[in-house]
Amino acid sequence: MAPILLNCMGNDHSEYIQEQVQVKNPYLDTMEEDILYHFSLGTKTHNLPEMFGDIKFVCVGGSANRMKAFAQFMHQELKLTGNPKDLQDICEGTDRYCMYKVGPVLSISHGMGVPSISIMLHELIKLLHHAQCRDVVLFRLGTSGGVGLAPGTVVITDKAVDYSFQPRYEQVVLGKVITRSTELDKGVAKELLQRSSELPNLPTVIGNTMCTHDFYEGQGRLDGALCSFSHEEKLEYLRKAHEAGVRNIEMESTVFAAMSRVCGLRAAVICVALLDRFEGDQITAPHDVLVEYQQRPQVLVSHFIKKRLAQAI
Ligand code: R2B
Ligand code: URA
Repeated sequence: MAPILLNCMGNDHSEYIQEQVQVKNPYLDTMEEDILYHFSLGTKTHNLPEMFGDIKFVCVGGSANRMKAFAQFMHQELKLTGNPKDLQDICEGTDRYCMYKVGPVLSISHGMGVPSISIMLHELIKLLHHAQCRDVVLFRLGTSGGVGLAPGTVVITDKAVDYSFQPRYEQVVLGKVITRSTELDKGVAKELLQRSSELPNLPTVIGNTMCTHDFYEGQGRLDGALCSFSHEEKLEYLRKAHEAGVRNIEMESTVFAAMSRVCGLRAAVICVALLDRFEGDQITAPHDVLVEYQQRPQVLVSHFIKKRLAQAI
């Protein structure tokens, strides 16, 4: 397949989306061994092509328990042999992240916030590269605060935007700021929206997702240990966000989008809104309701994967 040329903002110039996952580091080729420290895996200690070479879908999410439950759910949905309860954590040598492989699907936890997901993504992208994986689609499945949406609505991210609603991720490198584009794969987003319409009880929209570096003041909450603004100022900020197309707020999407794009990975962010931030700040829905909300991105992505696999036969 001919590579597709895409424009990329900032310091990374234009990028080719290729079938193979690309690392953008010439030093990697000169290394005799690459230790993926936070996964407790390495190129000398593990046969990465044998372990991971058939991976086509990587699903990441914040919580270790949720990503284990997703792996077990995928196991059932793909009708694989064996007991889903017996799935082994591939990263059991560390408690930083968990990782489960279910046929062509990898399920990994990334913790909360940009620094945590960024470490995981560096090692994941190297892992997929060392394993010679091809045609991989990457999904972040998460939770978020809705902006003018009913709780339980699933948001497929169009653009991941920063605190000033710009589609960019700023990374400090050697004391200088590098700006990377955070546009996600429009084709995958559109296909996800189509798949959502085939499922019952899955209200879904496409919109921009604001990524912040804090859950409380950073997201304009009035209920943190610190609050340096008024209720009216909070509502004004949320109104501006809504006008800029923001439909939800979470804490990882910009770096997720930026790193995927630079490395030629098709990627999508699918987060359920746990509350409407115009209505409040505290997450007050009962536990069972929250559990069902958190399953919605999983149900949607599982349906997408099953359709893709059926089309590939
Ligand atoms: C959504 O939920 C977490 C904060 O509660 C954070 O990881 C995110 O992006
Ligand atoms: N996750 C967030 O980052 N914000 C919310 O409001 C809810 C979940």
